[in-house]
Amino acid sequence: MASIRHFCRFARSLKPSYYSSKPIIQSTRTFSVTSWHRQLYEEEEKPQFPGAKSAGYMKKLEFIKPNQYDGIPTYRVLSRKGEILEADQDPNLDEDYVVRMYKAMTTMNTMDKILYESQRQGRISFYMTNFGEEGTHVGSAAALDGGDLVFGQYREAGVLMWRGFKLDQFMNQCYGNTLDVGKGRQMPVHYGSQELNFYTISSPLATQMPQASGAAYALKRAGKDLCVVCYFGDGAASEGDAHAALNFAATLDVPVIFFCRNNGYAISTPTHEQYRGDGIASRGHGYGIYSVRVDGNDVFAVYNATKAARNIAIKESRPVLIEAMTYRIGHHSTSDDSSAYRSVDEVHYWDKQDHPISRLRNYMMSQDWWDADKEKAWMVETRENVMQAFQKAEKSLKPSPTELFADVYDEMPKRLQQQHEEMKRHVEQYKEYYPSEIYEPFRS
Ligand SMILES: Cc1ncc(C[n+]2csc(CCOP(=O)(O)OP(=O)(O)O)c2C)c(N)n1
Ligand SMILES: [Mg+2]
Repeated sequence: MASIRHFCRFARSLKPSYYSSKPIIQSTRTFSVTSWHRQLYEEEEKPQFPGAKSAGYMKKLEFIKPNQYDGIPTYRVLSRKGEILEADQDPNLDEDYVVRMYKAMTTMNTMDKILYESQRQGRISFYMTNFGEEGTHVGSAAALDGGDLVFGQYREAGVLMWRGFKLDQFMNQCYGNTLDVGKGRQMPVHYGSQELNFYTISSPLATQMPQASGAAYALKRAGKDLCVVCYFGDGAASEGDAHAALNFAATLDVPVIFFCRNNGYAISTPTHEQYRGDGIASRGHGYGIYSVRVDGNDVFAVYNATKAARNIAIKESRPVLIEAMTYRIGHHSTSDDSSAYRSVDEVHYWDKQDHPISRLRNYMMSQDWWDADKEKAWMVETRENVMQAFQKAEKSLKPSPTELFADVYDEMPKRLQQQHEEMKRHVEQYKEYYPSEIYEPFRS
């Protein structure tokens, strides 16, 4: 009786060079032709199309309606008052760790206030605050390994701060001075740190997403017990690159956590104008990716979700999507005035009623780890730390304009040398228009 094995042998005899090295059917099971036919016949009533995981046929025409399913629930651990809601969900972090989280969140908040004002006073060119999103940064960063690779958007300063980027380094970057590792070539807040595995931020939205999938593929091939974490906003999720990234990650089974900060706005576009579906988490299912929605203002919920996602990503080598719901309390950037498109009451609600910092502080107070005196002393201390770094950065010179031409080629090509000379002559000729005293001199 003919069998699949016989067929394989026959096929191999037709194309020996290909089939002898690469058998097409690896199963050792054999089917007789008659049982194979029977099996086909039995399965005839089930869809067999290769492109879908369809459960069965339907005999009446029915469309899937967007409101057919209830919305995806939001996972939380802490109530707004800072109480643990279910004891078995308590991450049981010790006092030092929780206080460290609180200090990172509040330091970033203070740094934001000072750098925002500094831009308003014309001392730096641009700034983006993180107000209201501190829980998403610190909760996720605290659940990762320092070796995990971070691909950020631009509003994730807390992740970098948690990893050990110093206040001086933040300030040097925003001031674009000689101490800035990026040599003043980037806009403020476009941080990067090779040492801390934080890829340099780039402004075009969502470009970090396919890069993150690619980096995760590289980690997988290298067999490392690490993952990639890719932060992006609700607005960036509308970019084509987001689709490419999610689909590549799903089909290549790579260890990447896609962490969406859904803060309600993409500059002035509210989420209800951005999409019609149930947020970003609902898209994960479509890509075949594990997904969860968390309360981003609950630092413990973010911590638990990220820790579990990291486990899944690494142990099962697959992507995970986290949608952290939060609210952008500040303007989009210093180039924006959000009073033009949202009410003060709306902002006030999130600032006063559901803020990640006050929620964590309430928890710490309920544990007797924090009180009003500690708060007062810490606020003075952190402000001093930020001010010191700010003053130092402001006093440092800006890099030599020669840096504009350097580091692209191993040896500067002739045409760049000519442009460099031209710029030197121009600045010399119109020196009254250039504040040369705050720059290091041109190099020859
Ligand atoms: C490709 C591209 N298109 C448009 C912009 C302009 N832009 C900068 S930020 C932004 C909104 C992004 O919103 P979201 O992803 O929700 O992040 P959020 O600012 O809320 O943190 C836009 C449209 C850009 N930087 N890149
Ligand atoms: Mg947004």
